[in-house]
Amino acid sequence: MLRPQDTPTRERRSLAGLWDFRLDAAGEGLSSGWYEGPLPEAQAMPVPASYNDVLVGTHSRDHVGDAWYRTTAFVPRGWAGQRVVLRVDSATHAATVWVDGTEVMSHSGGYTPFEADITDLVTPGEQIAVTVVVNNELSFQTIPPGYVEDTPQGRRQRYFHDFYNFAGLHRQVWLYATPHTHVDDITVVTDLDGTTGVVHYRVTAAGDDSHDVRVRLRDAEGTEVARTTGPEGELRVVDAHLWAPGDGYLYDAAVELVAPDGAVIDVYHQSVGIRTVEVRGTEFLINGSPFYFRGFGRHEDTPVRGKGHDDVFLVHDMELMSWIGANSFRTSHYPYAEEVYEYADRHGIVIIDETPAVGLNMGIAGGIFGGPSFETFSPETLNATTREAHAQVIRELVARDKNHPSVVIWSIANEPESHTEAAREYFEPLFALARELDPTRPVGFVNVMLSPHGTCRLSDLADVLMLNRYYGWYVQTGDLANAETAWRTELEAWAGDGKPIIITEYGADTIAGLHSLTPEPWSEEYQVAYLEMNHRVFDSVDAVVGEHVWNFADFRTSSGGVFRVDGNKKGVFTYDRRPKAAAHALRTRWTAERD
Ligand code: BDP
Repeated sequence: MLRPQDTPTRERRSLAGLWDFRLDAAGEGLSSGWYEGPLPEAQAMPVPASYNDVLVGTHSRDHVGDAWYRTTAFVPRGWAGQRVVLRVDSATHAATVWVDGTEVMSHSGGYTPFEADITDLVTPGEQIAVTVVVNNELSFQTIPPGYVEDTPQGRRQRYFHDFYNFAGLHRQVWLYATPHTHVDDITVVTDLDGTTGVVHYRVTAAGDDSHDVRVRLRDAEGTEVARTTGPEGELRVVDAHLWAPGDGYLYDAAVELVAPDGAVIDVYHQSVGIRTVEVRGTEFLINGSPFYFRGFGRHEDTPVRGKGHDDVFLVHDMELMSWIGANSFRTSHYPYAEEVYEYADRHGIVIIDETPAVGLNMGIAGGIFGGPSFETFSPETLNATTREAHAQVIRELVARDKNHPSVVIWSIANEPESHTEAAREYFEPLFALARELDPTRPVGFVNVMLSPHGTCRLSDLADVLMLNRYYGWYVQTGDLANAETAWRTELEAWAGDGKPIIITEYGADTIAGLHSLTPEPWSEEYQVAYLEMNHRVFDSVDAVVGEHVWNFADFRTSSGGVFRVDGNKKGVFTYDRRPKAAAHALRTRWTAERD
């Protein structure tokens, strides 16, 4: 799905700002027809933002169920004769949308965009009302999974992942216009032939088909370097300037639909980073050169906004990543806002792109979060319906992010149960699906400590081994000497599998400002010593091609359970982005290694 943009034939209008808002704990909005007119007793709510921490009180923080949003907007007069589309960049976790009381779309899955053609419902120059009901409930059939418990004091949302269930309209909402005959989708795959960059493309158009497709490729200075025609083909760029880590060089492909008389019907600009990605033996190659991932698992989570996208934090976080010497991150544990990938494309930052499939592991759920224990895969818990929802989030992720040069690996799940036959049956078709959708990028999943080497039934399906390990934190707590021995033993066993290994999580909870002479867990000194121990282990195993510390910054978690104090404190930066001692230590390691 193409991201809306302004071009000579297209125009977009952001609906960001203050919307009317009302929580609907009783679930009365639908039957009372709240989509028909102004929301009764509405209060103001910024979009984009999670609503949870914007309002004050447990009614909003721990709300379970529907939340209603409404705004009005003028459809620009100049859009007469155009196709008008309403696009929601994300609604967490499910939503239904009305325009002037007419239902136009519904969507499940909290981290990918959805849109509807509303041309027939609008009159350019006139105002429309947009109403969105967002539901935050998770069940065993959603991705991520969870369940709602009826308690004597009301409904409670339970879930099996370690971050707060923020909800709302987390990203932009757009009204946009295109010609009726328009570019519908573009797929770009790049390759290298010596020093010549090869850009394979495929364009699908919608509407009238009496047109030709013309593609013009320009370099970053705006000079045309190649052009061709036809809905499918290739462009060749002699002595191409490659997209590479640290060098986010982008070409611009102007994709035009051209009428028989030569008039340009529609134009869409697709950024193109020419690069290759390949796994060879235990190496991860970008443009044929071994790449070592340095960076973090992260969260979209900032004070008050929750998961609401914010350009201030986008740029600040990326500046901190650059300061510390990071070259990559994983979108743990869901697809991030599209602005994040565009920034990464432009700045040569490498991304492991993850689906929202987190918490598919009742072994951890019982152990860490407390509560009743479930069987992970069963007709009553994660079943065929869940797998279809999982397939859908993979489809939507690849459809949205396939053209980003920054994305080099698809991670189809974080820490699922992976040591059982049921896990294999569940996952085998999902690996196949991801490969079918995109045969050009390595596919993997993130292995949990409960499935150590020799027990995992999924790792042979993955192109890259991604391991989350907490030696010295959840096991051998406080005993870094024994942690080091145990960790090295396990890692050497994985290295024997002959695939590249990325350590996608290692970390220690740390209270900023807590100090100890000998490294005690929770102190800043312990976090530094813990990271140093891990680095000694990584540096001794050649198959390790990356280290992503858990986590970039402290983040919010559910308040159920005694494992977390004021959220998860494994951040190298605090929630408000101040450095802990570990930030300086990592900077020393990561900037010294910079070529
Ligand atoms: C891993 C999860 C991550 C958690 C982390 C932790 O992948 O989401 O936040 O551990 O415990 O199990 O800090």
